[in-house]
Amino acid sequence: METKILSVLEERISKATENLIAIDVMEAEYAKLLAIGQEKNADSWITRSQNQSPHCKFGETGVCCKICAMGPCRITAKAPKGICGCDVHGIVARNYLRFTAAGSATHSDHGREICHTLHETAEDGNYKIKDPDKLIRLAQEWGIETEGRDIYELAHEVAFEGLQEYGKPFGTLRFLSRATKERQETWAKLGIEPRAIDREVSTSQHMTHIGCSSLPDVLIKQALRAGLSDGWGGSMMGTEFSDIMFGTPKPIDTEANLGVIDKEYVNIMVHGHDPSLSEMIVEHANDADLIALAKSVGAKGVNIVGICCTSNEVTMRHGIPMAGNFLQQENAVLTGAMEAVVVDVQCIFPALGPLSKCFHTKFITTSVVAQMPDAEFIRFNAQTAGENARNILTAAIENFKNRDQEAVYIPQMKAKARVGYSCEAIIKQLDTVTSSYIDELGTWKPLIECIESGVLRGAVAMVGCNNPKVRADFAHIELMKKLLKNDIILVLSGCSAQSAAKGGLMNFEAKDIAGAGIKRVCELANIPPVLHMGSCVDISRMMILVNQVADQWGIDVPQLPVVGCAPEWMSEKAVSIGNYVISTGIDTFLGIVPYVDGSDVVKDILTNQARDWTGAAFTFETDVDKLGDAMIQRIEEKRLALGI
Ligand code: BF8
Repeated sequence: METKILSVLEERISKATENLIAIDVMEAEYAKLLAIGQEKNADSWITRSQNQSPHCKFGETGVCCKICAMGPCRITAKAPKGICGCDVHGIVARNYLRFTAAGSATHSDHGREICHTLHETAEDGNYKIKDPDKLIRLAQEWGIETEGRDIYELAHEVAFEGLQEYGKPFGTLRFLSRATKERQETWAKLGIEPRAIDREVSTSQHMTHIGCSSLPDVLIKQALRAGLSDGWGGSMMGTEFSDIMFGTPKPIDTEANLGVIDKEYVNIMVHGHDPSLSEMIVEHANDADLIALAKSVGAKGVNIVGICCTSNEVTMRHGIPMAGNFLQQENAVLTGAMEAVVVDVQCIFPALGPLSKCFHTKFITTSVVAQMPDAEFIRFNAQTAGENARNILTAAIENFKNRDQEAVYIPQMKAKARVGYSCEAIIKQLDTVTSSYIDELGTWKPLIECIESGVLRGAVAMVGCNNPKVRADFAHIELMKKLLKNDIILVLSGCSAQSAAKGGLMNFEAKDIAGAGIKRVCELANIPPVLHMGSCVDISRMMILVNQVADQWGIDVPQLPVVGCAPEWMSEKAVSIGNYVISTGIDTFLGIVPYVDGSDVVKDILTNQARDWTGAAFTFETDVDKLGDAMIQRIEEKRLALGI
């Protein structure tokens, strides 16, 4: 019986890998891995999630207040106010602002680390400048003298000025000038132009302290401002400076899903967000002495694979294969073929340490920001980066001999993907179609023409996580297929991008499931129908893209037939992103409702009133099909309003 099930499964998998990989095929494989884990008494997110259900209704609706020690206060019909007298709308809004501020701080602190790494670059150092042209352009944009300067001296000055953006006492963020004139005026009129990045996080904490703000509209406006300080501040610097140091991504082929783990090789999984560590691991993975060491322990070599946004960073620049996204992190260890899990910051399950102990896997943490149980801590820093990376690689390679080869199970599923679509790469690719190259940075004219003519009905920026509340990857992949059929092109980042890659949607051949318009564009421009724009901090690339398109079209962002979507989001960072995306004038559709259900006032501000403020608002819809319909309808409404 079991043999029959296995052979049916194998047949389905081999068919699936020829083209798109269906979710139920992936799930069948994950179930096998879970069974392996259970034999070893390993914990899993599935059982932990079941143990946590049903969730606390007070927390889920945002009506529990813990910001002072008089409580916790929980709002009910019997107790409509907290002890301080704050009503439910103030409590829900304060919680929402704190959630946003935490997300903004997290992205921006990542950006700050990247600024410090840029400040460490040196001709003979661990980190070098790989895109000097981008550095010079950015320096000129910031009014920094570039003529006759040593490139590293220039990098250090730009990094210093970038760090100033975190705490400068006066003025607003430099990158705001990249937005359309109308956007800048909207932000100024609303009073939400972000000042220094840290100040917006700090002000958010201050405003939500006991005895400060309890007016929901005031609190939500600060949430928009804190979000903007992330998207147009910390995240944007994270992206720009990473490109300067590690190279601006360009199209490159890779593969995605657990099948990228190779039984014959030493497998090392890089996981987290900050590319400073993973770049070094990738750079040294092929050092001759380390390859010799790998061979001496019986492996063919070293295979680096990625999870989450660290994966997005190294796949965009080097084509490093993606083992998976957020809810795949445990599965990669369950294969029994992972010599080391090397993590930096964010979205790392603390469960990975205990899970690794069920196998031979080494769980290595590297940042003081993200320290966890059952881990080996190898502190990583810019000055000793090369040495740190080589030590980690050596430890992983030496661990190969401890692997139980008999117990290894690697699902043989992987899909081809073409990734690496930075704004610069997309423009260049479009230019091959029309040769209407107008200046050094190119033009979005071909894209605008495709949208105006209706060949493309519009675009969706799909981003965000997986969430155990919904079937992993299902909403991402189903929505993508639906939008493609309707000639709506997709730009992706974060775990959404990895869903697409795993499902085969980043393969050029996926154009065949799209409408005739997209198919034609893909064939002419030689692009897949969904474009990987990078990690979650790289949503800043999408902000630049839409603002440049709007600018060249001669309209403002809210008029564009473009929407954002995070169908399976779960993190504070995702809410910060949502806030800057709607502030930038892009309607945003969420498949998971934030913790605001307890206040009709806060919900109305986010889903309605925000549109009067910024030209865009949220839509919350948990039904995947309805979510897709709502996006298509909004795009068509915008086309109608434009008269196209
Ligand atoms: O920053 S999409 S699960 S990995 S939070 Fe995390 Fe969500 Fe993935 Fe990247 Ni973004």
